[in-house]
Amino acid sequence: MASRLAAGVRSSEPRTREEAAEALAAAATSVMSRKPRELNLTGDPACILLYGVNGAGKTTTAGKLAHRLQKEGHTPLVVAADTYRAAGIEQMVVWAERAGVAHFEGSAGADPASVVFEAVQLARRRGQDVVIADTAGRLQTQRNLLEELAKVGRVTAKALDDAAYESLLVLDAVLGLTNLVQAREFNKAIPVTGLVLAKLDSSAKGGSIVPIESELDVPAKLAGVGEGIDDLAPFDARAFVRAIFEG
Ligand SMILES: Nc1nc2c(ncn2[C@@H]2O[C@H](COP(=O)(O)OP(=O)(O)O)[C@@H](O)[C@H]2O)c(=O)[nH]1
Ligand SMILES: [Mg+2]
Repeated sequence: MASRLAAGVRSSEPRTREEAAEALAAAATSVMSRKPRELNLTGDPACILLYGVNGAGKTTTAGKLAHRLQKEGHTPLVVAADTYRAAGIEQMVVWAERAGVAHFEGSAGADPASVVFEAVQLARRRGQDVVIADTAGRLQTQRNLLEELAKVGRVTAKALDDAAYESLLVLDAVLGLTNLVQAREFNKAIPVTGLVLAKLDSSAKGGSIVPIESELDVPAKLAGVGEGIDDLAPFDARAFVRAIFEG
């Protein structure tokens, strides 16, 4: 990929630093995914699964996203499927209440796949149009936990009668290239339909998104830009690559 970027920059013959930055941004953009960056909210209900390593920003993203979708007129049901820890469930409930949206939680130790399955049924009965499921943190090296995530995906598909759902890998912008390793392994367990880049407000620029998009053809769809409830933005690829190469 680096050689493709370099070739792209050379062929544009930049004369100044600004032109070089501009050419690099254009070259990076050209290798990024061309798939839509909007969330796919079809499905009855629509369903959004959030997963990733511990501390990436899953629960925070679920809360912010529920808040935003509710403001846009949706009726979200937030699901606490991080059933390993009572605290994991509690954190999701706190965020759902902050967002002012309905929530459903599995009991501690419950099978996360069945919690999501039940939540989809519940949303359908109540006429809620989008289910947002927060899952337990897991490492890309924990085979059993990846298998569990794969099952959550299969059961979600079944609950939705095979309608498409959003399967979002939440990445911490601060982590750099380890994100590429994570993305590869998670994508083997569950097909990733989008990336969330959390903590883009930090000093990190999240450049690892470029090779991930290039290799997996998965678009970043959302960016976390702070710890507050409104700090979630649609991922702006153009602004993002410019920020990587400026200064
Ligand atoms: N600055 C900043 N902090 C964030 C962002 N998203 C999450 N965090 C913080 O990262 C930490 C872990 O977030 P959490 O959602 O609990 O991660 P989880 O383990 O993946 O559920 C918390 O302290 C959050 O406030 C973000 O976009 N910007
Ligand atoms: Mg969490």
